[in-house]
Amino acid sequence: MTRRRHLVLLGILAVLAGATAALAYWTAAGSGATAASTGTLGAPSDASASTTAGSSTVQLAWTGAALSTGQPATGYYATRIRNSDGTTAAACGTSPAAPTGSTGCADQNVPDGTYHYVVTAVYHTWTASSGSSNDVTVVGETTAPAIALAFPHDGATYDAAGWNGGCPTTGLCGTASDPSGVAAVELSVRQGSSGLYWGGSSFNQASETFVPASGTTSWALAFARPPDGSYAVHVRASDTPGNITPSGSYASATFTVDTAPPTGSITAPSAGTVGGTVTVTSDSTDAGSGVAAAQFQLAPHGGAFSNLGPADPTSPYQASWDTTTVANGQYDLRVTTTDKVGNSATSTVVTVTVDNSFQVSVSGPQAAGTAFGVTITARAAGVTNTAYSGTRSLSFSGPGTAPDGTHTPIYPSSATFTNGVGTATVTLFKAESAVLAAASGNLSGSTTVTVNAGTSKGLSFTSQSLTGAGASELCNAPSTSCTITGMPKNGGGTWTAKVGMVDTWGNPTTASSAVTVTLTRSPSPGKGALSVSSVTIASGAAASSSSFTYTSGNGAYIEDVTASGSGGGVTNNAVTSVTTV
Ligand SMILES: [Ca+2]
Ligand SMILES: [Ca+2]
Repeated sequence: MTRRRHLVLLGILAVLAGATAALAYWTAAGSGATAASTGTLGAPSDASASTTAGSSTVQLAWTGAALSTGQPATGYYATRIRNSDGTTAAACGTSPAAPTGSTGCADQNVPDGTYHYVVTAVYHTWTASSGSSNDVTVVGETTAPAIALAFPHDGATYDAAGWNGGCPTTGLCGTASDPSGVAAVELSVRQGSSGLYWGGSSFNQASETFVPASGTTSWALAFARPPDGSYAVHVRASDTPGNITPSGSYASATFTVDTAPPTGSITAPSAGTVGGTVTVTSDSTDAGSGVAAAQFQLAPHGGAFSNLGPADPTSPYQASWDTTTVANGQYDLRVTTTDKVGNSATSTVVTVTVDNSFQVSVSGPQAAGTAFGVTITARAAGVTNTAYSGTRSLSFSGPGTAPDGTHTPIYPSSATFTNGVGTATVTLFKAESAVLAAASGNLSGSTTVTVNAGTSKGLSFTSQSLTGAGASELCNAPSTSCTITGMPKNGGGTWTAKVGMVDTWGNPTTASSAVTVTLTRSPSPGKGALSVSSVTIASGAAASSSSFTYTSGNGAYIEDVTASGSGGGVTNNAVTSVTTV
């Protein structure tokens, strides 16, 4: 019987250090005879791996292997080893059971990370592995982290309190996020005044320098409030695969630190006399955050200040002050300037003297009972206040009531002013030289006006005197009508007077020609006694050259004494009623 036996002897694995590993493969066959052949499987070499940013495929290539006898390897499989933890994975879909006949392959869908590869040649059950390929880093995700800067705010200005309240720990802070995980956050801070960058302890870096923040998805940089001035912050972050925010895409903010108060003083008016409408100005300025507003204030000299109009937020800083709204006198002006973070400063005081008045004028002497114009000019610190215009209420004073006791001055209650000048029409009735005063609000002024008597109209009693205890005269001489009471009877009282000329309102005049005045008593026959029955007023005279005397009669009675005449302008009689007791 014929038997065939095959003996397969597995060879001894020679473990070699380094890049080469080989297995010996023996075959023995025969029956009654033996034959044997031996060989060595070489290892693949020159394993190299490469990829491109944004790709998750690694291209792998190697130099093929063969048996020492010249037979090629039957195939290869590749293994991917992650550097960080040594984890292995089949690469390119190859395995000992599914080798590839090529000397290269594409390893697809590789997770982000850094790897090296090993290629193993296969010949039946023999295997021989290459050395490690070069390291290759796969970054399939190429987007740098998203960054948010929580503090400082872009364009913001901070004082000490505002800076200290910005982050949980004084400084700069914010957040970042990335699907691959945020690895690190860095910041640069540039000082505007010096142009230098923060180096970690001072502004000492000429070129942009990033310093590390603590934290990642929530990050912060401890950073004490820097000196007053402007600054620019850049923030960049990197993710786990190594993507980092490129220049031009930094999160950024510019901010200003301002702890210094502004300055500002009153530039107009200067100390001195002012009037009318005054423009109050200041030179308010702030080198830090800028001026938010200038508030002008006014006070009676040494008194409490109150705002002069609203605060002015724009340059030139000014307020309009109509000084006619205050009484003449001394006033204090000042300005409070506030910067855009709330620092403020109040100027020194400028003291001015307000001088507003009316200049009142009339054109020469006026006639009693005849209307005339009064020119009223508003004056401000000695010049016409052309801003004073419109209808203004007026009050007048000075001239008296006519001698007749009934005609009082006629004044308007208002006048319309144009460019500071107004006209009032006035009628006066008392012949006199009087001070005519006009006032409106805080403005007043006066002039002396001479009023002459009007045309002669009648007779009056003048130069009067009374005797007799208890007698009194209830009128003012000269008068066309008078009453004497309480005259003692039976010759106990006398009334002595002259007869004069008066105008319509009782002002003394002169006779245009000689007038003979007849004196009579009524009712007839009368009680008292007149010393004469007539007197004469010479042409051009104001009164009769001689007096007459009335002497009381018997009993208690009432009696009128009448002076009558004609010519010389006389149209009225003069009557005095005498009552005895
Ligand atoms: Ca990313
Ligand atoms: Ca300031």
